[in-house]
Amino acid sequence: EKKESAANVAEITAYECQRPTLLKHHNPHITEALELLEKYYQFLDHKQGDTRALAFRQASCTIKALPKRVTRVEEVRNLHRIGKHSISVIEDIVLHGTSEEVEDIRQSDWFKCMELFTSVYGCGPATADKWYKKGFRTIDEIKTSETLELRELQKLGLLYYEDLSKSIPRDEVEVIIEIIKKEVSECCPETQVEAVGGYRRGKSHSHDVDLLLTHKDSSITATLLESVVSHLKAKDMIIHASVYVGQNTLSRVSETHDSSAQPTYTSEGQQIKRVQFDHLDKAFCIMKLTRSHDKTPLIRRVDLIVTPPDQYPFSLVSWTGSKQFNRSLRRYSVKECSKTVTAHGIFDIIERKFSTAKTERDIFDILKLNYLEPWERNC
Ligand code: DCP
Ligand code: MG
Repeated sequence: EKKESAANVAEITAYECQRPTLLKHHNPHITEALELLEKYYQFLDHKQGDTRALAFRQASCTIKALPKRVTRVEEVRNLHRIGKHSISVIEDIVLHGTSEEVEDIRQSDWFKCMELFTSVYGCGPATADKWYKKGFRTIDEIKTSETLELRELQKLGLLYYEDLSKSIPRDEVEVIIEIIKKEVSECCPETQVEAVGGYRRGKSHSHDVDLLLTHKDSSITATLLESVVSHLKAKDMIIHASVYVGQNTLSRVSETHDSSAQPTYTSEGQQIKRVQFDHLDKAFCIMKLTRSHDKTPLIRRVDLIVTPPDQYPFSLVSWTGSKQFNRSLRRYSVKECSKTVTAHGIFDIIERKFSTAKTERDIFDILKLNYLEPWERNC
């Protein structure tokens, strides 16, 4: 048993970014349970940070790397980054088929409501918890409440709930990409539009469409987002856009080179505000997309991100994700290479200078990592 575990330790690297993680693996029954616990602690810990949540995600990623189905808990006992709590959950699943702890959470009113309410665009865990504590249990009760004070985004999230809560299949993502590409080429010719996020990693369904835009001329990317958003608005394709512009300068990037990359949610009074994890120009949109063959428009979440040409490969890696892949890349780079990686560049902490890259492969080379295809970054 010891030998078996030692063999696995040798195969499974310390950082997710050092090995391929595919969507399909041998232990989905275990990773699904661990990721439910991740979500549970994200819901619970939204004010304190999510270290316990992170531990379950890391354990799940390690399990995804195993070459076969786990049949005995000894096989996973000494692997990288699987904590005691995860081990006990895995043990239950291996022995009994399910974990009572996980099933209790899954069936609990609070967890079910948190999942339901956070599926409303504009509603984070803090708001969801508040709605639950006020006695709300269904979307309809929220929609028809006369006492609840809702922010504008939440009102829209509820108004378009049916459309926005659907997960988007790949063929529909492709239709949306084509519609937006056509508009972008009309208003800003020669702009490059790349679909990133889960779609680029090969996921069959996505919760939104993430599009990374760039242009070979950096004087054009400086105003590209505003041009594209006003063009789409004029065409009545934008129902709502949260726009962030003008924060992207290299000095700002180097000043904040380590803190800027943290994807966090913090609570600000009663509201949950998404702290920006990079300084790229971006618009988080609710879009109305009309297809040529169908009169009923699609109402979908689309993120538009603009990056200058010299930052493009770094932004491409960052917006392709996954979030956990990005986390592991940052951790690995700092600890093993004394470099910080962001959506803007790679900064050498000791030499105090930035690296340049033309492609994603260059970035893996700079960090002395074997190249991983986007579909191998599904941690
Ligand atoms: N990202 C990140 N940190 C965040 C949010 C996003 O690093 N806090 C990066 C990694 C994500 C990518 O941006 O893969 C796109 O973000 P999404 O939230 O759209 O996530 P995905 O596209 O991966 O999944 P989904 O199918 O849910 O859209
Ligand atoms: Mg996405």
